[in-house]
Amino acid sequence: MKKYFASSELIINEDGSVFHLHVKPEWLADKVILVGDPGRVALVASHFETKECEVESREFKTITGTYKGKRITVVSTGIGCDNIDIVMNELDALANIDFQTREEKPQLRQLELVRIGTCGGLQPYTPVGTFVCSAKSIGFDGLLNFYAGRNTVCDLPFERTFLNHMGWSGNMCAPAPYVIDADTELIDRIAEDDMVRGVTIAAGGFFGPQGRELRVPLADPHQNDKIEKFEYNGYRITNFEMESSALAGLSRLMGHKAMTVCMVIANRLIKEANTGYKNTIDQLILKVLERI
Ligand code: R1P
Ligand code: URA
Repeated sequence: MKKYFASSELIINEDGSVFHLHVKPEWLADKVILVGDPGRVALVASHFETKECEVESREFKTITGTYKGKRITVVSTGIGCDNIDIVMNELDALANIDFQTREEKPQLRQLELVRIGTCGGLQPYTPVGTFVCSAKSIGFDGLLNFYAGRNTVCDLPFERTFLNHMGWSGNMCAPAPYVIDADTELIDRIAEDDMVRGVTIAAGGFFGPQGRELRVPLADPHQNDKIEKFEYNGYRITNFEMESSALAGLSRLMGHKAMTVCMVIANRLIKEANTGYKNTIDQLILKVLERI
């Protein structure tokens, strides 16, 4: 029996667009670039030779156009995995639910999603300016725990080893971190040999959850030392950002291909930062546009 989605579960605006994104089904391309900053959408689209739609609502700005003949949708997600839950569910609905009948379409339409973000580097070999692909993401956000099938797509031995290494229990490990792989074919195609393949922690905040202490002390003052030293089967944790885990996890559960690549704008080990990155992230955008 086909699944039917009531108007309270899949909210469709009067103009036929999906609730938060305000995008209509016919505007969605198979190739999707996700960025955090709404301002980055125009930067990506400045390379398009044609544009067919441009729509904006809250932090979600969307443009669909073509780059060298490839039809691409670029969407901003704002900050955080909670927004990725909205963006991924609404993009998947646009692709795989019939908005007229409110039923699931018989054939899966698979999307290819690449997030272009910024991150904090954690290793000596991830200085400011490095492009880091998240081969694996460790989600501190807890989002995937709300979906059935979480244990079928996560790397459970990695999760256990990481928790033991951190020595976290009680409030310190709630919600439990989850570990999820990006799409390996997509990583190989986008990373080529000029990006670091890393392990990314997607944190539930920019300060405390990433071990930044301003006026309020951290629950675990040794958090980042332990994270920087963690090693498992040759994997080391390379960077912090805030969305890759939910993107990789939901994509796996929905049947899409997804990955995240970020430019390092702060190295936590060396204690350096670059606030002028908006001029240089265009190099990463062009690489992704060529390879997507
Ligand atoms: C924090 O400053 C934001 O920057 C990073 C983090 O993931 C978080 O969203 O990515 P974006 O530059 O894509 O927003
Ligand atoms: N984005 C993050 O989430 N953390 C950083 O340190 C830099 C960018």
